[in-house]
Amino acid sequence: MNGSQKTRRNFFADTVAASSLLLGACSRSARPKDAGAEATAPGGTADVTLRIGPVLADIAKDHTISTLGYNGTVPGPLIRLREGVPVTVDLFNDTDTKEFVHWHGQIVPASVDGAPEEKSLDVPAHGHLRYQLTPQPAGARFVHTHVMSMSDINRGTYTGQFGFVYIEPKNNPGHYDQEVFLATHEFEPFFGAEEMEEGDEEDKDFERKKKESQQKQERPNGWEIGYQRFTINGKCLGYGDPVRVKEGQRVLFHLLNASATENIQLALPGHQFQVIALDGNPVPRPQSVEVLELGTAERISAIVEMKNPGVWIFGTPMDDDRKNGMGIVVEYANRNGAPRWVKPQKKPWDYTLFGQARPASQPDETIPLVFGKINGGQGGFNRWTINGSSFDEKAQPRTLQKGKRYRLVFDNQTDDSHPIHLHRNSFELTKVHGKPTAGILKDVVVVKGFKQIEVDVTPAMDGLTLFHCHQQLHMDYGFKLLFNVT
Ligand SMILES: [Cu+2]
Repeated sequence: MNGSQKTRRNFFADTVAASSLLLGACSRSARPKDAGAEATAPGGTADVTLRIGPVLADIAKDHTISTLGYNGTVPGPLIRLREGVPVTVDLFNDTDTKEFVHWHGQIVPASVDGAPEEKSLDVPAHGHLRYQLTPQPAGARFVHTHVMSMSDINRGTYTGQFGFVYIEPKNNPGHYDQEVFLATHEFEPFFGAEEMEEGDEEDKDFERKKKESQQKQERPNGWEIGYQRFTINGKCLGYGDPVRVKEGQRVLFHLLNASATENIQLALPGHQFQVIALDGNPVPRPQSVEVLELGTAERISAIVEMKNPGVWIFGTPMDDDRKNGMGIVVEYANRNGAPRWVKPQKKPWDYTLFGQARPASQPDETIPLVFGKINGGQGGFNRWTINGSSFDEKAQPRTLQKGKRYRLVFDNQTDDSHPIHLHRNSFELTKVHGKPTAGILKDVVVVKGFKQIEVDVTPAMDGLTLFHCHQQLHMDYGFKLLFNVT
């Protein structure tokens, strides 16, 4: 399928084609329903319909999981929209609790953004919600639930309630032969005591700071989350259909980390990723890398030139996670045999590779945001703080002025990585680990343990705007802040 042809085709035909493209590589038993095909509400057919409900998903051979999802599939159908072209959205909720459907990475009014803290409209239990939204900006976005899970790890982003949203730009140069959407997600979560490896073990500075911070704590670290099954597009490695490619093709991969709690690395042995967009926004300097890294909710769009014929595993370099499913087979035409995996070289992910090496414009105001952790102790939950306080829904939101340039200085004084997300805006990375950069627009940025990152934001739309860590357990236990843009 050629990208430039795609933009000339009919919009709804495109949605159907794209849904099967997304799920074609991952769905055998559960055929996707077209996101636009199922409007039963009075007042005509909606452009986008999502029905929230129980899903039985076959994620591996003889292994079916029970979760919640959109339109009976995991992931939900790919939703293709056009930048600036308003759509009617129908949301149905077949569950017993109210839900929030969040349009991640879009600049939309708080009422339809789908976050309870922003007083967005909810989808009532066994109820229906209809509204209009104008998709923007162009690029790879996604949709997911925004409810709190707290200690119930069968709710929120632990479930299958996620799906790609692709907003077609007004002009799509389309320099690619095939477009493939891949979303990673872990299933069967459990509570454990083990901390995920967040820092670089060879980083002496990290180890020293970690020891110092632990000594200041009254209690040991609280619950962490582990998973039994790892999937790409809802299938464990080797179970779903492979991504089928031909030698000489340029394949545009849109990757989404739809995990509740995990950051991930991905590699395709024998191939390079030319990163062209981060969180859906074109980067100033596209560069080729061997390994991609995505924090929870981050997206990467990258072109891969298919010039190494064979059958390969596109997966995580973490051996245990890959054996438990985190990968998908990439198969060249007329090639067969067992898929090959080759361990990639270790090289730290560096956002600034894709930015301009110059200081960004000066901000009008600087807001320091210090991230802290209060250990929960054995069998308890850690509490998270921003500038010393956990989220308090009764507190007055902090006011920001529309059109003013704010510099947010993230200072992570914990040993954990935090995928930091600001709703209803894109921000520009301006400093990463002390290094100035400019031109990279994102809506999530991973601040690693004991590191500092600075971003600039010029609030685009008025109303309540949520700022939080996208790691569900961190968000649930205090890592949130509410802004009010006036
Ligand atoms: Cu966090």
